Amino acid sequence: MDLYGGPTRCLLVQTKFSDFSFWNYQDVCDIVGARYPAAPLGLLTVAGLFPQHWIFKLIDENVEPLLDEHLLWADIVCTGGMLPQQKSMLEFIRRAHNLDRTVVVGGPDPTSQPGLYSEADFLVLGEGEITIPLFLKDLRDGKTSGMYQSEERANMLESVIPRYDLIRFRDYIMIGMQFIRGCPFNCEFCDVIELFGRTPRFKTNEQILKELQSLYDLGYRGHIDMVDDNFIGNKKKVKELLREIKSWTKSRKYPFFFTTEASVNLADDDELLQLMQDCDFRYVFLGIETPENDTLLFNQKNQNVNKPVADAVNKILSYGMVSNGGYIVGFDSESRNIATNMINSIQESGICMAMIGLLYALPRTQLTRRLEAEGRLFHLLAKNVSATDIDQTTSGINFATLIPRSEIFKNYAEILKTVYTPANYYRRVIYTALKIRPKYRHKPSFSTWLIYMRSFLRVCRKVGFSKETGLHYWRMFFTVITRNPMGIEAGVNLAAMFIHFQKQKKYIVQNITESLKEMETINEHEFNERMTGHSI
Ligand code: B12
Ligand code: SF4
Repeated sequence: MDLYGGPTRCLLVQTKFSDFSFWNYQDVCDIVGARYPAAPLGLLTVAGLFPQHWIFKLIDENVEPLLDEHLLWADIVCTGGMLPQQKSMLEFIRRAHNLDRTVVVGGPDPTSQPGLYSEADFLVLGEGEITIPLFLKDLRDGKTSGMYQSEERANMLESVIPRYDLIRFRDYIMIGMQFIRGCPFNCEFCDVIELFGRTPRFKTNEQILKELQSLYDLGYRGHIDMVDDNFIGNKKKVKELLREIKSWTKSRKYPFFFTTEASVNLADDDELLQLMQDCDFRYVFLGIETPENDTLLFNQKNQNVNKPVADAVNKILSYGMVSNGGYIVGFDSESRNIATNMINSIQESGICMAMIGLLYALPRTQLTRRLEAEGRLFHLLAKNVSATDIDQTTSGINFATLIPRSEIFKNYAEILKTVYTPANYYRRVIYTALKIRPKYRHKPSFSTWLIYMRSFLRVCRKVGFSKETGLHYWRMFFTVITRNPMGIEAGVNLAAMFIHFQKQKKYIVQNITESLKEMETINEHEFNERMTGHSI
């Protein structure tokens, strides 16, 4: 069969993420009537890069089950994803092969560890913009397998509009959009700079406006997540873009609001903050990693050194945006007081959504290379380091540590237990909701407003009548509504997120406690030798 030229039926499958991931806030999805937080932007982009005479179907296993009839419908089946999807992607390949389908695989984890995916017929690694044409050429020539990779970086000016038409918007809380690839910084543990390089590459403003317009024309309204690793990696460019978005969105009566990721130096630039507020940015994820300057320096995260997080968060709140924070425990240079330092830093800054993970040496990073050279990298998977099960909140520390492993786990459990008590969490919610000065521009349609109202009532019922959180919720609610009513939306949203965080905390703490018990029965030195495969 001519797979290239004919009306090829192409099935794209986003395989399952763990239900227990920090990022899989299912309870919040239930409250707002969605099925999964984020749409699969990678596969939507891949569909845009494939021949447009093909017929596409996209199944997201996080939203609906993948049936054999879906696979049997297709001439060619594709998947791609990240480390926590490794297990589900490998299962997918086997399942598709059992039904005699041709399987194409790509995305970040196959790119980092292609050897693990050798069962796939076609391995299309790296940036699809570069390697998909190579794969298509072979397909046209009748080849039935191949592996494609390239050192070349994609020219973002040639990137396509993702095929947003392949998803049902109502299944997701947010839809992703990408402006930049690559990051100028050099954090030792980061794989983004390995996958995408250190020279940020941008789409043009016109390209982004076209993508916005395509979502607008498809009838989408609401939350867009700019998935850039550091949206403000080039402040001049991003300001130009924001000016364009500002007039585009204003002339369409603000159909969208935005979230993104940025470095802490966002807080140094009032003009940028103002532009973000004008476009209706509401949440920013800050890669804080650790409150300890020595450790930041050790990790080459110099851009965060001597940047008081609390001040930055405060400033960002004054422009109507809530900061979320990413933190990591288990760095070599970490002080023995890390638990206290991190707890204090989180409480002081008022960051509610703190994603606290254990350091995981990702494949192909500077960190992994150093640990390998020092003979400390694990070659076996410890029970708690099965990164494919979940994310680095439970996996991580896949190396012999300098301070005792058990101490790192204890610190980690203590941090989570403390910052996610209802009292401490709600203290941060009140702080945030009292300080925030939002000027939300996007106004929901009447039907969406009814959904918001229903969601609000569900939060009041679920959180307000819970034994653990009821009192905290109503105290927060009345404090904020009387003292800073415009902060109530943020307050209620953050209260809803706590349903997920509380469950997730219990899951992780239980997991870590089991690992600690196991650690007590073994000699750590022997354990490290077994895991690294040699004496240390
Ligand atoms: C947005 C994002 C998220 C979002 C949304 C994810 C989603 N469902 O869309 C959230 C915040 C939920 C998230 C969470 C996590 N993420 Co994340 N995330 C990203 C980020 C910043 C952008 C991803 C994106 O949309 N890119 C834009 C699209 C267009 O690019 P793409 O997906 O890579 O697809 C391109 C190619 O890979 C290829 N391709 C992709 N799929 C396929 C399939 C086929 C068949 C083919 C041919 C090609 C192909 O073609 C595309 C066009 O070039 C990346 C970093 C980055 N810059 O890419 C990290 C990244 C993917 N995340 C990563 C990780 C580790 C995680 C977490 C485990 C922890 C974390 N770092 O936060 C969690 C786990 C999530 C979970 N649910 O369990 C790693 C993956 C590392 C790896 N080796 O697998 C990355 C690379 C960065 C990092 N170090 O944090 N993430
Ligand atoms: S700032 Fe973020 S994306 Fe850039 S190198 Fe550091 S961790 Fe990676």
